[in-house]
Amino acid sequence: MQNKQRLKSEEYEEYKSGDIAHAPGSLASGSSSICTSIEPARHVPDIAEDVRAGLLSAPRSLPPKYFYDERGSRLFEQICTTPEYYPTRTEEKLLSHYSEEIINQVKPEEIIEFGSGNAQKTRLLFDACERSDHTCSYAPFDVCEPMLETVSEQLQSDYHWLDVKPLLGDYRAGLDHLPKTHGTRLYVFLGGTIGNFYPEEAQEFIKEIKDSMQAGDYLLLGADRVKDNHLLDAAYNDEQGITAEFNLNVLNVLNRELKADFNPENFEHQAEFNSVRNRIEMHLVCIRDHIVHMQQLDEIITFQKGESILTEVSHKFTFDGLENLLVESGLHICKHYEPENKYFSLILASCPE
Ligand code: SAH
Ligand code: AVI
Repeated sequence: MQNKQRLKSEEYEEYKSGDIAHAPGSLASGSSSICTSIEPARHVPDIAEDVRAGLLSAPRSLPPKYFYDERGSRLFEQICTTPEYYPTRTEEKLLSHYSEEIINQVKPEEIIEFGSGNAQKTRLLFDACERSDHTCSYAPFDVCEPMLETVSEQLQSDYHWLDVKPLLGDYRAGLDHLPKTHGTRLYVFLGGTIGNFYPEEAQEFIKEIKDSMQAGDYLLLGADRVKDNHLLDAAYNDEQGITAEFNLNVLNVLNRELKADFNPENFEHQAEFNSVRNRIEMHLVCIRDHIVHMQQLDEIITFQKGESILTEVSHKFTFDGLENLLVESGLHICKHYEPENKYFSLILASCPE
């Protein structure tokens, strides 16, 4: 793996043991990282700017990327294994059926994945490569450095032929500074994470992907579909309370990064499907009047019982809505895979000449 030899062994051990704290969204990885930091192509607010803009006045909100510190990423992994959270297992099933067909059609020189997380499902594409005797490189692109490091190490050791080149950064900061490659690139964006963008942002992001493609490149997009409200509500309110932990964990991130004193016990998790906007809206609802200090910002927030912070939106798409999103950006739909219950879509689209 590139850059690995630059790593001093003690630093690496510290990294893996989690002794070095990493701020989500902090792109300065220092010299010890095995990841390549992607310079933002345009200004993205840092956590201080985001919190000032989002929390100091109502309606309060936070960008979802701050969920993904090391603990948040692990909690997300656990969400994916709950009985209620159908998206992961549904997408996984689609990938296990169609990965070989996809790899044989695309024959990628490089697979680049946005928001790669634990890349568990992406392994199905690598397994298909092995079965088809095809080799390629893999560039996972994520904001969570500890996850990116661990996953890259594991993949490199499990797939010796795979050249893993982890990219650390914020994919919302533009794609102009992604490393250039020769040959066919397969862009991958799984898990329904496109739903965490507002509709205009989703359209812009797909257009940015299209603009960074060469003719003959492909995009593999996984997106969640509109369905029965009860199923959706249950998926974001699992019985074990893991989604609640995940939601509340963002307050720990703010405490650490901004020297704030949020007490998670003053908030409750809430997630509900908004059937007008076709999205889950996830909130942290304040359950008692209290004051929070944010030392680093030199600010105080007065919270009143009943008010809330919007921490995430998760849009659900229709079959046609998804196809329009891709076609509007100039992509050509090659295949639109869906299971019998139509819970989730996996679309392979190509960049025409
Ligand atoms: N693709 C995986 C993980 C989805 S969770 C799956 O399907 O299971 C969303 C992932 O996107 C997390 O790993 C998170 O760290 C990453 N992420 C969220 N916002 C990001 C941003 N703005 N830039 C880069 N990565 C981001
Ligand atoms: C990462 N993203 C697609 C997940 C979702 O379903 O919107 C994040 C999540 N939030 C709560 N549960 C899962």
